[in-house]
This record gives sequence, structure tokens and C-alpha cells, in this order.
Amino acid sequence: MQQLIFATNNQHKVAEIRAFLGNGFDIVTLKEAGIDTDIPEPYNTLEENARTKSETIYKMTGTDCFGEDTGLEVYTLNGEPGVKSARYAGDGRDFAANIDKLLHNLEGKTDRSARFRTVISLIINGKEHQFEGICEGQIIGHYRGTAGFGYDPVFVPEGDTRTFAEMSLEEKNKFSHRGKAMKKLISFLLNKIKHPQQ
Ligand code: ITT
Repeated sequence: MQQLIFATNNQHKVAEIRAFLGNGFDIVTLKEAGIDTDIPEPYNTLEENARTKSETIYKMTGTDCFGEDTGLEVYTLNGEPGVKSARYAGDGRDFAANIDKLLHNLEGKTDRSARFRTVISLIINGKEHQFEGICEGQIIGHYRGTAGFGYDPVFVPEGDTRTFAEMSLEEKNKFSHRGKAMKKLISFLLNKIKHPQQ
């Protein structure tokens, strides 16, 4: 079975990805690998931050691993909060404070369209590969639902009327940015198992 360390400290992401992968892959969390580090996210792009996460853990362990960076990009706010999504309302990384700031900044705006974008950086046999997933949707004006994390209670994906916070992990994965990026990662890994030399 393919073993991969997932370079994240976000347990919600781990739960989503485990629900997506089922039993075919052995995902090891940083905690399970005995790694207690705050992985840096110093850059202005999701691509560079995702790479920093996987490279940091690869350098520490020499083990195949992946990390991901995700941002909520709101069109009328010129792509904000984007790469700063976790700390939009400050260093406290407070989900409710971030949502409140977002709703405040969208007051009076008619265009509430937004997208989540995930970039996964996989390092396998020392080589990096990236996979992107995008989910378009709308930011609603008030909280709905209690599942999920981050901006889920105010984001309704295209193709449904519920917020991500009103869906099960499996339902969210069908639409989501992370689910789409994971689908590409899995096809890549399955192809690699079939054709190890490529
Ligand atoms: P790691 O860097 O340890 O993976 P993190 O929580 O810092 O965890 P990100 O920098 O990728 O992860 O996340 C940025 C923020 O974007 C995150 O804190 C949430 O507020 C939000 N976010 C990311 N994915 C989300 C999702 O699927 N649904 C709702 N909000 C999400």
C-alpha cells in the first residue's frame, strides 16, 4: 500500500482526504509521524506555499509526502482573502472572525461570486508534482450549517443550494476544490503504480 505523509496541521483537511481515499492509501499525519512543526507559508502564491510544505517535510523525513495550500478567492474583492485566507482577520486564525470580516467587506455588493482553489504539492521519489482543484460558488450573507471548517458555513458551491457546512464530508468532496485536486493526485499515483519508470 502506498504510504504518504500529509504535511498539514489541519485535522479537517486530514478527515476530508481520508474520507476521499478510503483504504487504498496509507495517509500518515504529521502527528502520527512524530513531527511537531509549524510549517511556514511565507509566499504570495498557493503554488509556492504548497511546495514549501511538502519540501519541509521531505527534507525532515526523506519520505514521499504531499502538502496543500488553499485560498478562497472572491472576485469583487480582487481575489481576497486568497493566499491569506487563514489569517484574513489576524494572526489568531479564527474561522468566525475571518467570516465576519468577509461578510462585512461584501456588504452592499451584488456580485458575491467566489472560488476555492487548492494546490497540492506531491513529492515522490524526490521529485515534485502539483495538482490544482477549483470550486466555483457564491458567498451567502449569513452562516448556514455546522459541519466542515473555515469559510464552509457561507460558501454555496455551484450545482447545489446547500453550504459546504450543510454537507457530509463525502458530499463536500464531490464538489470541492480539495476533492478535485485529490482526484488528479490519485490518477497520477495509480498511473505511477502501473508504469513505475515514467
Ligand atoms: P496547513 O497549512 O497546516 O495545511 P491551514 O489551515 O493553515 O493548514 P491553509 O493555509 O491551506 O491551511 O488554509 C487557509 C484557510 O483557508 C483555512 O484556515 C480555512 O480558513 C480556509 N480553507 C481552506 N480550505 C477550506 C475549505 O475546504 N473550506 C472552507 N475553508 C477552507
